[in-house]
Amino acid sequence: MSKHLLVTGGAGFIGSNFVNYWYENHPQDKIIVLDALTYAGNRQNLINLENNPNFSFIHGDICDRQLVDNLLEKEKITTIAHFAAESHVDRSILTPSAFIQTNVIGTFTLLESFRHYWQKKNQPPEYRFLHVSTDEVYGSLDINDPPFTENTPYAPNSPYSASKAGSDHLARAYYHTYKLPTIITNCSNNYGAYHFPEKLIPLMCINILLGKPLPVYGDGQNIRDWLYVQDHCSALDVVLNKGKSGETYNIGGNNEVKNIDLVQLICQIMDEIAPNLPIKPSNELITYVKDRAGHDHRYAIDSSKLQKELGWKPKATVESGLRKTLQWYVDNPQWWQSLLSADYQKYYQQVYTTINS
Ligand code: NAD
Ligand code: TDX
Repeated sequence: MSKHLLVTGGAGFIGSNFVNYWYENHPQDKIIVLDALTYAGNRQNLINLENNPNFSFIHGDICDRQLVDNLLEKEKITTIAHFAAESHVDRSILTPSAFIQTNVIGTFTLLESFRHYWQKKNQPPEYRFLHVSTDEVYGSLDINDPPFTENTPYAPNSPYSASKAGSDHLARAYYHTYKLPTIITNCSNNYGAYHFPEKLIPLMCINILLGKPLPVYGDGQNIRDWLYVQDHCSALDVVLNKGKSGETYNIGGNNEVKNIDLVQLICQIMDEIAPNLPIKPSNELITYVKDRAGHDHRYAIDSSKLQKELGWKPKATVESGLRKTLQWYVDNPQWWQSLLSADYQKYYQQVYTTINS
């Protein structure tokens, strides 16, 4: 049976990769994207689908209950894939309130609306509410700690991760209280095409192309587990098609790397693939800056539950995923140049002068 998906945040980085992925693999399904087009949302990311009769785009806020109620009814939604969020840790340190509004109140609004709709339809068991979350809710690991499992206690450390933890608890509670068929996924750091310039990998890549300093926080020894966004999308596909409601699945790339090693690798690949770099070798641009407040030391995901129960495995290594990603930024300067707006420059000034002091 074909699905009618409501994809919230579908104009953002992971959401748009997911929508494009879904059409390649399930062209018969209908997708309705609901996105508020904040600074992080970009309709260009979905341009390939503009004329597809199975696709529509709604510009709106997930906190707007009336709008969501109407959409669920009108579009006969069977599945919500919920990506919409404020997603950047540094912005959550500067301006936390938008994180509480969208991540907590927005998720609550969607759950309430979906609950009423699902109950009115006599609780179809095949309906799903997929809540896309993060490994940051588990807090920070020391170097010898085992990776996060689905049973690791929550210990969020930033306003961003605390707001995501709040939304995860709501999704969990709606299953336990109402049996609403929710599934939660907690994934590690994604990277790939359409990643907004504020995040580590695109920021380093773009600064190399522009000959600007590469700001590494603290001593560069923090560790992240990098997940290529196409691998994340294939994981969400198996979760939506084979996952059990009420369950949580961790999704990780099996690619733990220290920030400084990652930045060195980015420099090395950029020196190979990018023509006419202003500064070469580009690692001359590496600049250590004051640390992020409350900076989590290490994230690592144990995704063996997803691998064993649903048969998923990530395909990309950091090297293979980075090569594709960096090549995409080299080939698509018009995409990222259009995002370096006056507002973005203001944010950049603020974060790299005030956040760390
Ligand atoms: P993003 O910031 O690139 O995109 C977020 C999207 O949500 C944007 O299109 C934005 O316009 C939209 N949005 C924001 N507020 C909204 C609102 N109130 N109503 C409707 N739309 C709204 O984020 P991303 O990196 O693509 O992350 C997607 C999801 O995955 C988020 O829930 C995030 O917490 C989670 N996640 C991201 C990563 C990562 O590495 N990027 C890792 C783990 C989990
Ligand atoms: O300029 C920088 N310099 C730097 O050293 C930036 C932007 C980041 N960093 C460091 C901080 C982190 O240790 O690089 C690492 C990655 O930073 P981000 O790209 O900001 O990602 P992170 O804070 O790890 O969070 C990301 O992964 C989990 C996403 O932004 C979240 O949405 C997701 O939940």
